[in-house]
Amino acid sequence: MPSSRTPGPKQQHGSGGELHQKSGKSGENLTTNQGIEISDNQNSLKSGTRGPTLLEDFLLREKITHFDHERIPERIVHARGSGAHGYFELNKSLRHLTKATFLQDTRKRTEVFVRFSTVAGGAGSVDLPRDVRGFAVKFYTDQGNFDLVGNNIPVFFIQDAVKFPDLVHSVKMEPDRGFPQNASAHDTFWDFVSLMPESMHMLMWVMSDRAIPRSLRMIEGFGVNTFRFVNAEGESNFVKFHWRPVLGAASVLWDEAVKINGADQDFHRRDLWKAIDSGNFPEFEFGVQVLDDRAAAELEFDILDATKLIPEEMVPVQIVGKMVLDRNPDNFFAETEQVAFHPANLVPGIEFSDDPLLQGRLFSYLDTQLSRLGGANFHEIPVNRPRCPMRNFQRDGMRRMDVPKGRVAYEPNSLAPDGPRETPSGFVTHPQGDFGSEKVRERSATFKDHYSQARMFFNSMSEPEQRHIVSAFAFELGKVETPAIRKRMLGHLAIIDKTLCGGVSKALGTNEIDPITPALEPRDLAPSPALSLIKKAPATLRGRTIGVLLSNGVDGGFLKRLKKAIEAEGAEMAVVCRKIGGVTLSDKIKLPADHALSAAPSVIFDAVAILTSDEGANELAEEAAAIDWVRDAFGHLKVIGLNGPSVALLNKAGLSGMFDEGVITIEDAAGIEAYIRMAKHQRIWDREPKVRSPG
Ligand code: HDD
Repeated sequence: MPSSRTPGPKQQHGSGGELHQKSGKSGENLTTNQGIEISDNQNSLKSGTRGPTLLEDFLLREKITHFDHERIPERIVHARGSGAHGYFELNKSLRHLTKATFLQDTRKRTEVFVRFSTVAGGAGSVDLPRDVRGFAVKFYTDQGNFDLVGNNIPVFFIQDAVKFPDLVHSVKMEPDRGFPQNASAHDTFWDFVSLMPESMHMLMWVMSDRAIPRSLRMIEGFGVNTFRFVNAEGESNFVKFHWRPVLGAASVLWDEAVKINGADQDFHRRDLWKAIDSGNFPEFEFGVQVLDDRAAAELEFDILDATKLIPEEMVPVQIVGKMVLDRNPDNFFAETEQVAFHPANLVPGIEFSDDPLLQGRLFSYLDTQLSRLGGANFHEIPVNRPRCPMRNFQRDGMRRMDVPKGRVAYEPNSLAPDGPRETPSGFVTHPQGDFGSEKVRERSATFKDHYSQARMFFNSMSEPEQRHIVSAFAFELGKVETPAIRKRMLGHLAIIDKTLCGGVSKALGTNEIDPITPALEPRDLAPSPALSLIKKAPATLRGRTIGVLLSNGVDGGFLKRLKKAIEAEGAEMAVVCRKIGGVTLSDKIKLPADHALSAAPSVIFDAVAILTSDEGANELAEEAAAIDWVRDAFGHLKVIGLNGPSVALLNKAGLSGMFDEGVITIEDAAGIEAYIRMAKHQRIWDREPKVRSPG
């Protein structure tokens, strides 16, 4: 269709009639992949204007062939991810523990690339399913790449890698029907885990708020498996790796997660991108728990068992460094999609333990990249390339980019005296204890306690967190169609904790339990307060967003003061109006909205304020989206600031008589101060039992 618009100075109608720019600002000419300049990118070569397209049109064929091959197999797990570049800085030397130079020299800055991910869903799935989050960090050290391929949960479902394909098949969409995408709430997952008592501890974490984080900037990270540090003297210690978000770890509520997935399925990816883009760089402290062989032998469980954690009250987490994410990827596919992590990418001074889960991982990651990235040369892709020199005699293969010189592709050799050679300071595997001489397919008896730490986790939670775990189990098991699976799971919950089992049974409306006899009776371990997110949540608004629902006729000066107070806390204010065009303030100044009401439900904000004129409040009270906005903010336990006329809107939302300490009048400086003080606590937990019961 010919365009009716007038071409601008640099624009003209192409021969296809479309409005397009003939030359870019750079003055660079468009070419094919062979460098041939293209004169017409709008029309294929045809026999006459209305005739068939010609096979000789190499421009058309090259473009479409490339397009047809623009996707690679997505990761079998962790397919949906968001990446960022950054750096790591050490603030306490670990020279006494490890030869790894990036952990020795506090003046050194090490480049990193991080990829956060969900596990079960496909690459195009939503950001807020109930799921584990991957937390994979590639350190480009001067001794080679070190990949710390962890999760936001410190334990795992299974003890032995041989069960990994079963676990993943059970949680992924059911193979006959192709659903559910991206959800553990279905029969095959609960069937499998209810037959695997070793998964009970991890299930407690996955049913907790940890599995629905507020932001990727607000998750903890864990290496999960036990590794070894080895120092220059060859002395070895066990080590567990930790990441701590400087903004504090925070989660959303389940009802918010469900609604956020509808409102903005890229909620986490957008949040990470925006924060980095605006210079609010996400930061994570790096910590280690170190213990020697004797201390490890004294633990109540086996340090090689990935379903167990070491409470930090028992072995403190020493914070030794910080990671800052300060650059968004230039290209999602080239970097976030093609980055290839591998737990076997280690540097001298960090070694594996014999954890059987880790041992299996050491095979899987390299293997999967071969099919995902199409051959053995994926280390040459820029995001995977070590930043230190890389020289060896490996040659050829699909997609080889480097052009090695010379006739020598073997070692030892005498024909390339300047070629690379072995070095004593290179990677050495240190002897680590005795191995059994028998070949066995057996689980060690020290891996048998499947319930004690699950119970410890539940007992370490605050009341709201316990309620959420009960609700999560009730939701997930409520989706299970086979009653026998539900009964079996309740049997496990009864062993973990009677109140947990009672709460879930009540929420499900059933008394039918299939009793389970544990292989080993659980013990009562001391609670670990560090496991609770709420107990250690910092009172802060840093990195948070406050949504202000605004009508016409509001005092612009007051709005400015509110914005200033919010920004002084390191938070952001977002203005939501009925129309994206915005509102006219009382001084007749027009203020554009950041979001239209229809596109910004209150679930995407951490706290809210409602500022209206009498007329504006009446207008909003007739808008279902505004009523939902207010009702949801209250139901999601948010702190609500409001001016006088806005009370009418809350009343219309059915909230009259329910106002509590989290509903604050903001009409002057004192009101703003009280509001900010309360909003720093993020949620009014005491409100929860009044608005929602588990189940
Ligand atoms: Fe895994 C990807 C973390 C057990 C096999 N895994 C993958 C990623 C993370 C983890 C964060 C995404 C990396 C990225 O962003 O590209 N995996 C873990 C943790 C585990 C774990 C913390 C338990 C301690 N994984 C595990 C086992 C196996 C695998 C036991 C197989 C035996 N994981 C894979 C994989 C993936 C992967 C199939 C898929 C894509 C990839 O590797 O690159 O090889």
